Amino acid sequence: MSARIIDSHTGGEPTRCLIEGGPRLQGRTMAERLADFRANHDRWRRALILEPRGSEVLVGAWLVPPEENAGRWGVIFFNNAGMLGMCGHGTIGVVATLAHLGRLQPGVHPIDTPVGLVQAELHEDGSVTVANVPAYRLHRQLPLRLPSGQTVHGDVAWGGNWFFLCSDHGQALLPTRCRELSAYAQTVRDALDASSIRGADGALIDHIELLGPAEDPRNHGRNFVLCPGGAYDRSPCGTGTSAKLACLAADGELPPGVLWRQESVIGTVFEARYVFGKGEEVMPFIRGCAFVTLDATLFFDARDDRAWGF
Ligand code: PYC
Repeated sequence: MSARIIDSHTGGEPTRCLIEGGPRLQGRTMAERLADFRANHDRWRRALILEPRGSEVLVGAWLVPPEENAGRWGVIFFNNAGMLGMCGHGTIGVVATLAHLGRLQPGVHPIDTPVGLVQAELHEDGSVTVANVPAYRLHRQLPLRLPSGQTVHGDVAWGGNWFFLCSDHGQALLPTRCRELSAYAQTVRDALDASSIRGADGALIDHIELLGPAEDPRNHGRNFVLCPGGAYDRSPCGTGTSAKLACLAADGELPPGVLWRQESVIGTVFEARYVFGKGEEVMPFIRGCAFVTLDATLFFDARDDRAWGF
């Protein structure tokens, strides 16, 4: 058995897109297909992302038919720990991959995800703008006590995934400190899990976003994002930047339509802006570039007892 994958990276963060070879996910809606993936095909997630073929840094993208026939694509994102709601860098990677295959031209392309419809615009220069699902802030500056005795404060916001956005952490957001930052962010994540702080409907907050000043004066802020599964996002995180926009909007710190340049811990940038949505929601637009890095065939040898990942 074999499968074809294409890898890309968006601002340093990789996306592995399954192109051919996987089973057809059953179900009419994205929620039903996600449930089928979880219940019956999780070995594909493990085979694509875990060792011996992958690593915890990878985000996977499974292409499916669109839900409403509004567009041509649907996508389910996943990583080493499970499924993701939306993924901004991954959507940019999928669009670059489909363009590389000649399956998509410059223009606006609706893409279904398990958390809603997004619109991805491929520009003539190869960059991609994702009009993300609506983002909003649920809680402002909640205190959280860490086992070290430090109390930090964070906003809880939705940007397609749940985020705890924290500025008073006291950490320098430097690429040379990613190991320490990951360990620190994990203590925040553990403290959150142990607390009663949750997203809407009791959802676990599985992304920690540490915020700080930009290194490059052309940018407006830097972040370090710890993803579920323990890897940090090399890109500025599309859903995390969307959550940040929701907080900026809620605090009146960024007017609609004004550009926000979000820098990642490795210095890569997404350009972001929003327009107002319904009620407290904002509609985020995230622009970035992805580059194809690999077009490959994976083999699954029936004699290999580690073929489906470990
Ligand atoms: O870009 O939204 C994103 C993302 C989520 C997890 C990793 N990247």
